[in-house]
Amino acid sequence: MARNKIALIGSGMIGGTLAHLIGLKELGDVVLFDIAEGTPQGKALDIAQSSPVEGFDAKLKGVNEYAGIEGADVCIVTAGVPRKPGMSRDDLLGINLRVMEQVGAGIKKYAPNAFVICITNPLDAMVWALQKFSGLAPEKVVGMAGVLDSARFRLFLAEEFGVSVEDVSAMTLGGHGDDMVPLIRYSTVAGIPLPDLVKMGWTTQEKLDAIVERTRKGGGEIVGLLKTGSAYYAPAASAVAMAESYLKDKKRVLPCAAHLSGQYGLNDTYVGVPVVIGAGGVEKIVEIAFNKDEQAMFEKSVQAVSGLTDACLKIVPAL
Ligand code: TXD
Repeated sequence: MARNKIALIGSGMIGGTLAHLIGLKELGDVVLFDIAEGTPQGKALDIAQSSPVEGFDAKLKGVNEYAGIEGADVCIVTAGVPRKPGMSRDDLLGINLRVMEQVGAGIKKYAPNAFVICITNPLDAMVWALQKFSGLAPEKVVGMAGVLDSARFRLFLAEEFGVSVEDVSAMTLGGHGDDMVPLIRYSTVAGIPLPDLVKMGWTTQEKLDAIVERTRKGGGEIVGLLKTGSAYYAPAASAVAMAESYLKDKKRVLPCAAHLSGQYGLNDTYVGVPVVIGAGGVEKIVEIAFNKDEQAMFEKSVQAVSGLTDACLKIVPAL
């Protein structure tokens, strides 16, 4: 059986890290695509040269034409521009929407059967636009944000409790913006819900609220430190977990920006919700019951997302 083919559309900081992780995990052959001449080719060759040391077998190729992604099983999209200090994710919309139009056309023509994972910001609007531009079935186009935001939440919780990150599970839903919804009630340490840990004296509500706030601002914290761009190791690891669940039919339950067609009372909207990812792509949307506060936060976050998609419609009314 031929190896999987994974196309990375955008070969910048996240794209290169994706290629490296995919090689190390031997998930398949990799095609790096970019409009920058040389970048995809150079990164492909460099990572390929690490393969004898690491012991993984994978073909890595860099291309500047979409024909190079022909027949890809998975496309991971990071093409576009990242934030600089002082910029919000929303500031990227005008430029990155046009990029999604090009990427959608390329996928439509050369990889119509792929599972597409969008990373480009502002994520919830870009994945919504990418699905429309590409014309792929909504269950085959998903956005990566919740796995990253939940990973940040899990790390901060593990540090607070002094426990292994492996035993902290957390759920962050809603849009990938400052009003994302880290769900304290649905986050646990070894199955013990966070509210119980407060009652058991392991932490306080104030400390949890501070962790929620730090999670919300997690992207900006790194942009402020790096100054030249945004996070890329954790975003890449998060997208690889989603790709692996598709390629190996693992049926993982992960928070992703998924297409809603009535779930959570929403239609024609992409927003972060728990989904099951298997060989069919997004195989199930998990509808959890919010309490009043959670519902209000979710609705506020959805409002922010629809503001972004409205902005997209002003630029490309045909969307
Ligand atoms: O959780 C999330 N979804 C976010 C997403 C986490 C972190 C970063 N987030 C966003 O991912 C970020 O705001 C950007 O929109 C993307 C990619 O971030 P990255 O750090 O990888 O940006 P780079 O290093 O600038 O890489 C972008 C590449 C670069 O090599 C450009 O030449 C290329 O995109 N690019 C294009 N490729 C194809 N087609 C077009 N039109 C194009 N324009 C730029």
